Amino acid sequence: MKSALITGITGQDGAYLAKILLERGYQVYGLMARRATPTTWRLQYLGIDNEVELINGDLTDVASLMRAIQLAKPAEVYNLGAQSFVGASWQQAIATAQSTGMGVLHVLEAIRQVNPDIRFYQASSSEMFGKVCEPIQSETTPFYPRSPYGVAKLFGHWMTVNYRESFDLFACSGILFNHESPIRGIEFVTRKVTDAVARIKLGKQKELRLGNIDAKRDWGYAGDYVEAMWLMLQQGKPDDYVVATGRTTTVRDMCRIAFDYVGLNYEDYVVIDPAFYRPAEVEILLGNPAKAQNILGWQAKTTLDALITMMVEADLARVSTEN
Ligand code: NAP
Ligand code: F7E
Repeated sequence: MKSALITGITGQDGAYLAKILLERGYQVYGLMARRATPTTWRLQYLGIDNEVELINGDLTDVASLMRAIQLAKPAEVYNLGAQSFVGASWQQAIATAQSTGMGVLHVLEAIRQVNPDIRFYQASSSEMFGKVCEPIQSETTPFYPRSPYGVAKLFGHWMTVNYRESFDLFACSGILFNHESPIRGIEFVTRKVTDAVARIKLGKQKELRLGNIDAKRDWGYAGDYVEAMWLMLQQGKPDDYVVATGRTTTVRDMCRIAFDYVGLNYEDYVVIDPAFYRPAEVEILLGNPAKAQNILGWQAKTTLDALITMMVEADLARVSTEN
């Protein structure tokens, strides 16, 4: 049986990826960082918490990664672990650099030393394009990161490319644009909005405080995007791919869609709060997924309307059963 190791298995993408790998017959191992309170709620939500093997370890501790690889004996390693919230990366720039940046190098080194035949996926990000150098971003667009998170991701991206070119590792970098789901972290704007819509509709919240609602993002569904990660590691040669929908929408219009779904007008509830502005903003992201479509045969299946509907419905169900 083929085995895979996922760092960040307790996160949004880790949980969806674990699910599709289990469906494909993999034995799935996940690296789990030690936390004071349980972090397996997403695996429970998808009904797979008893089907994955969790190994204690941390991306900042290379010895724990070597141990995890020795235990799991994976054919494929997916490095999804990171401090992934852009907003927090200014307050915790060093911790972000250590997990989101240096953590990638730790995984690459552990693979190189334990078994260089392992196929490696790095969770790179459209945040690396930052202050965009081209109106539509592809694999050849120059990078200009705008946050400590983006800078750390760029380090991880180039390390992945460098280890591929230097040591002939099968190492791929997926440059994924924003992707969301009912198990998205509550601090990210889509989930913050859909959770608030549910609370406002059910009389448990009065307003929604947001920052820059004119920012534009290319939003897709996480369940679609993990398919692209897997496809990258099934190819004849390793490469880098942009994964996106090819459409961009303002935060404002995303709010409109979410409030409309429950028959409310977002303008009656959204309050602009400068506390949510960022020291440097990424104003617009719009990806060109042509390479992923042509080579991987991948394309986004879920529209933004369908995604937001799915998220609002999940939050309505969740909030209505809360104490
Ligand atoms: P997420 O929900 O924030 O999950 C991050 C995961 O990383 C969690 O399991 C977290 O564990 C783990 N982690 C954090 N620090 C760690 C450390 N020091 N050692 C080991 N594990 C650690 O993120 P996501 O949305 O699933 O994204 C997955 C990956 O794709 C991340 O690398 C993210 O930066 C990248 N990415 C995401 C998007 C997107 O739109 N979602 C787009 C592009 C790239 P705990 O639960 O214990 O904190
Ligand atoms: O912000 C604006 C905010 O935090 C989106 C991560 O998965 O995708 C994600 O990073 C936009 C920004 O995602 C609020 O200023 C306005 O312009 O949902 P977000 P992000 O920063 O794009 C990339 C690709 C990743 O790799 C990251 O890991 O929305 N915005 N008001 C707000 N954002 C938040 N969070 N909260 C607000 O109140």
